[in-house]
Amino acid sequence: MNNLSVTIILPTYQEFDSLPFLVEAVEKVKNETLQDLQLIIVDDNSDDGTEKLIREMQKDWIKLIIRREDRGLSPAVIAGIHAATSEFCVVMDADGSHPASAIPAMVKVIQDGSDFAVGSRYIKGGTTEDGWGVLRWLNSKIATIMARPFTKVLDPMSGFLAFRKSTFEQADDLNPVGYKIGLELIVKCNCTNVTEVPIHFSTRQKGESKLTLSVQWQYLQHVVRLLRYTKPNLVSFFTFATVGLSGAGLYVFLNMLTSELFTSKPISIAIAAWLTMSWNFIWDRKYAFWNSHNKSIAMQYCGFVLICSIPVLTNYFVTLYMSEENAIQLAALTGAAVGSAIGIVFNFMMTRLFVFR
Ligand SMILES: Nc1nc2c(ncn2[C@@H]2O[C@H](COP(=O)(O)OP(=O)(O)O)[C@@H](O)[C@H]2O)c(=O)[nH]1
Ligand SMILES: [Mg+2]
Repeated sequence: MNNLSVTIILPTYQEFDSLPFLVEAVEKVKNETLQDLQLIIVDDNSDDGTEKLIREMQKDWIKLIIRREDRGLSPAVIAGIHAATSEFCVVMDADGSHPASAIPAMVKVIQDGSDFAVGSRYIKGGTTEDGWGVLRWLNSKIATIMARPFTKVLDPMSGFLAFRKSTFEQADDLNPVGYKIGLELIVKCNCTNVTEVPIHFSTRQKGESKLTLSVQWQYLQHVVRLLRYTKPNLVSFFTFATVGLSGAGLYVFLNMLTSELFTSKPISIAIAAWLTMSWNFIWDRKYAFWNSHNKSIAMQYCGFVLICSIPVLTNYFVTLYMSEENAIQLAALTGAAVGSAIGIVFNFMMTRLFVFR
């Protein structure tokens, strides 16, 4: 493996205490197995002496990139990959969690034909050092399950990755927000042949984890974005149905309100129906058809009203008819149910085809 060109990308944020150990471990790999190895440290302006530390090491195979804006793990990793000029790239954490000794095995897997290698705690042979709190463990498990629709990889949360630079260059529309750059790359580089390399995942010895609540929130948004990317019509439909359900609830509530305010039932029901339709329009436009804001909102609204007219009018007349003998809540609920039944598939197809193309 001596002649393979490999770049290790090491994102760091306040890892001053961990870096000397990591550099030493990587240097060992360079001396023993991968001579043509470069280390790119991408530091997000830690301001903890990292810069001085690395400069004073005076190692020509280490390159330091300091990013001064837009702090974040994924953009740092991407900046590092862009700077790499080698055939192979390896991404790993700087806190000592990932064993540098596994780097050759990770590269070998790619050399042998896999698109992507993941240093894995959960594949046979992989282990996790004790001392993970229940909360952290649960957190990782839930996050892993949420990644299931995108990949069968057992440890998709891993930040220990290897791939060819050319694979990265195929990436479609990378969205470097959040922590899980591995998942993003597997999906966006369309990697089907992913191999997990068993590793022993050590507990961070020095410094603190940067996995905060906001990072976890970003992960949820990341999953939604990936779902929209991989299964746009399904997400669209489910969002549309959810908005429809919320609209039905709102319609019942609005009818209770308008029936108090107006004595004329045809008017009070019509106002409730119109407000509900507008409510649906706003949320469908924002969430169910997130990617179709090319037409003017007024045009889209007119199209939406036109297409909804059949189920909305059905809903209206059913509610009006029912309200003669029943409480307004029941009448509105029945109207909404009938309207929704007609509307759910028909409206979705029509709005998808003609309004939010
Ligand atoms: N450049 C950069 N690196 C980061 C940032 N956040 C975390 N890291 C690095 O990413 C790696 C994993 O972070 P860590 O805090 O250990 O996350 P955890 O293992 O999930 O607790 C470490 O090397 C961190 O220094 C960031 O905002 N910018
Ligand atoms: Mg860590």
